[in-house]
Amino acid sequence: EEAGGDSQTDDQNESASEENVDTEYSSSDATYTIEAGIGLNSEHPQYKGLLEFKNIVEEATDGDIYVETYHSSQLGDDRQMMEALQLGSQEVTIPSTAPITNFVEEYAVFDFPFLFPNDEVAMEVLNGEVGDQLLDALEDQEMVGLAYWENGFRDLSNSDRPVETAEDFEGLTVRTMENEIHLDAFSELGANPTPMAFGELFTAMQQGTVDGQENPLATIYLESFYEVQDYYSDTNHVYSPFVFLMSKQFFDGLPDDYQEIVADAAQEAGEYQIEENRAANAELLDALIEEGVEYSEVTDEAREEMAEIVQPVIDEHAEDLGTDFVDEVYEAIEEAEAS
Ligand code: KDG
Repeated sequence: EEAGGDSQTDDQNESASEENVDTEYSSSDATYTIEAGIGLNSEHPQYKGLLEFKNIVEEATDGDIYVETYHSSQLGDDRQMMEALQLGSQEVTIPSTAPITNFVEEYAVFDFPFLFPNDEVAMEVLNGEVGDQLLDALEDQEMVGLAYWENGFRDLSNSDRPVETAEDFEGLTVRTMENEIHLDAFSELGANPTPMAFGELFTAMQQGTVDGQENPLATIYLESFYEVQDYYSDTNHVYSPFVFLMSKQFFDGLPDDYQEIVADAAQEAGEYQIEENRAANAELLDALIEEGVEYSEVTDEAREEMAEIVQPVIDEHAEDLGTDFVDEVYEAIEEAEAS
């Protein structure tokens, strides 16, 4: 089967199809084929999670659903892949919530800096009422949200200077995701935010179009950003969930028992992905330093100062999103913290 997408190079095509023949099932024997693509590369725990999804689904259907996996934006960037899901020309993608805000605005609440105290609380809120409500809202956008996976707390890397305090952001050109809150927050800190698709980021850093970027440690290390970045700061400024998205058109066309299989598989593979991802985020600091990156430890005081500076951005966006909804999220966080 031809793998679509103009952005694919022959090289990427080849490696993707090599990975795909490497199972006991094949697309030609299957009734349904799921083309699943992500922006991150094949080293990332997100891709391991996707392979786990593939294994579970193919086994449970004895190969009647075949899953073709693509990484490194081979099928396009987050926005293009979500549009392909809407059209029914791609079946699965797993973006961070930040670019989903261009489809379901309320997801923006997760882009509020310093919202969650830790990943356990975040996951409890996502798997509760608030998270469910937002998954339901995806249906109007011709997408079905099957599970929350985890990207993790985002940190800053750059090639210009050690960043320890809010003042250090001044004049730094930072790639952000395509998301209003990220843009406003980095502007408020005095940085020059440049929104860009993930697939363009490495080259942009290499060519000096941007000084830096922000992503969880696992991404910074596993995408070899240390080749083009000299400084890393554990700002932990935003917790990024992933959402496992399926084309609604495709999902609705599946028989009931297959719908249940793909939904359960997205959950189960997600548990594995989250475990792998947390391990990667917890373990990779030494490896990053080993690659020659200077680590700046950000103190709680410095984080509090950053939080104070960006508070007006939060207040403004909270009003746009509706204070009732935002209060509901804050209450869910408090509840999760207490439990
Ligand atoms: O596979 C997920 C990526 O496409 C993207 O969502 C990762 O957080 C991300 C970013 O910085 O774009």
